[in-house]
Amino acid sequence: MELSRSALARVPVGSRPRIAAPAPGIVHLGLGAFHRAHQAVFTEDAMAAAGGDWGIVGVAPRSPQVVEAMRAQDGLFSVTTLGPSGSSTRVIGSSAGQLLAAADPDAVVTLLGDPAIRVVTLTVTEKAYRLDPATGRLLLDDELRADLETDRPPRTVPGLLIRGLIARRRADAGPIALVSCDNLPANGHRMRGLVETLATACAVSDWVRANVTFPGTMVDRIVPASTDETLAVAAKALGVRDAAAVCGEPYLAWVIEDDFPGGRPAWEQAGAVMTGDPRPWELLKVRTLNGVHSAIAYLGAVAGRETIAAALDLPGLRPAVQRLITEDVAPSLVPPAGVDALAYGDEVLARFANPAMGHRTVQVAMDGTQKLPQRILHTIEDRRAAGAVPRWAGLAVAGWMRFVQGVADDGRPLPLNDPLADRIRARLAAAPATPDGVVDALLGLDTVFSPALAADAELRAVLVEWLTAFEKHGVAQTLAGAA
Ligand code: CS2
Repeated sequence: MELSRSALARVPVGSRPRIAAPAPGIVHLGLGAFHRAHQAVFTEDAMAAAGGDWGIVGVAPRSPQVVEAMRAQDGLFSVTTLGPSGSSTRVIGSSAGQLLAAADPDAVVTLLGDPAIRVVTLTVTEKAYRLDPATGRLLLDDELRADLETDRPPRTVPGLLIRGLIARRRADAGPIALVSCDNLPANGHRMRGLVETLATACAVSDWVRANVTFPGTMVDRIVPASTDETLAVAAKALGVRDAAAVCGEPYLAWVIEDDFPGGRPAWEQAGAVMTGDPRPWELLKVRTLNGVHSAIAYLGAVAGRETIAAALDLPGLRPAVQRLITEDVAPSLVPPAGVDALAYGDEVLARFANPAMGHRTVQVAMDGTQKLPQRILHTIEDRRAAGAVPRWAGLAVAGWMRFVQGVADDGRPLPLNDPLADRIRARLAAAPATPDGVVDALLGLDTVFSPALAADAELRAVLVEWLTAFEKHGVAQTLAGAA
């Protein structure tokens, strides 16, 4: 039997939803595993603690599978928390509908214009914002231009948002908060910049300025892509099958800038931190957790390790990323009051070592051109401005440069899932196949590396040195002798 409201009687009492079907109050764009294991859980707990009509209408931009699976289950799905020893599974009841934007964009636009909706959250991945990763400027391509300049149904996330805001203005539906929950640098600022640019193009900037806020957030939970194993563990725990099951680590954090003109769930009662300034949290998290995650993913994948936990076991990798945290990341930022960046770094490494996660290195490795700037390159820029040569952050970039060449040290192919994959391949093909050639070819990606970084001879020398070592000894052996 499949999970559904009527099947809940078969589910163990402790695993049932904590609330009954809520009325909609939030639209969430991006129905991936991360949303289901994070905002959906916080929002259910907030409603269970303090009530409110904050049901989430989940919008999948393109993928019909999750929409179909959730619809067939009355919007229910489960989250399994995977501790190093033992797991627990609960069904989440915060959904209030599902839409597939690709099939029904107008329904999404209409919904955004509904006065019941007062918050929009997004987990659409970095690339969907269509911002230049290096500068944050809007990349106005033909798709987005058509969303802005014609009245065809919108096909891009920014297009959906601006059309939705225009519908909201027309309906006089009241103020709304747009909340990016993606690991973008200063995600609230980037979101505001994006929407204000679009609003200017569509002549609605006065209304947007008066009615729309852009709270910044720090979101954190490690949520690997679901596998057959995830579904099997959920079915065993629940006694019914759940085609939309997800799993995540025990750690869960959400820091949110408290700027919600139309109200919000009592997320603080679910453990979220409401703050006036999320920036220190976000910097610490993206540079430490995500930066180190990417470093481990690239180096580990090239060295033939399947998972993050297995990669962290490579001789020399842990000390290398410890030095990345201590010598490069920590001096580049001011952590939130009362938080010690080095202790945070140790906690992050302990989380990565959780063997139950099975988080694949190639999953974390994807979309590197969209992730590197905020995860690693901003650290490098800050350290260079302070006169330091960040050798360990350079190791992470070199790991990416080695990874995007597409072949692991044992000769197996590595997938290049990246919106700039064609440009990367073309640049590499046109360059000499030497460490210098590869470094110059990739530093020339101007939406990734700022002009200052691309022209930085000392950084270039560090990258060439690491790539030369990788070529001579392989990644595993280079790491073994490095730190
Ligand atoms: C990861 C993140 O896939 C990735 O790039 O670094 O999804 C990471 O697991 C989360 O940000 C943890 O909060």
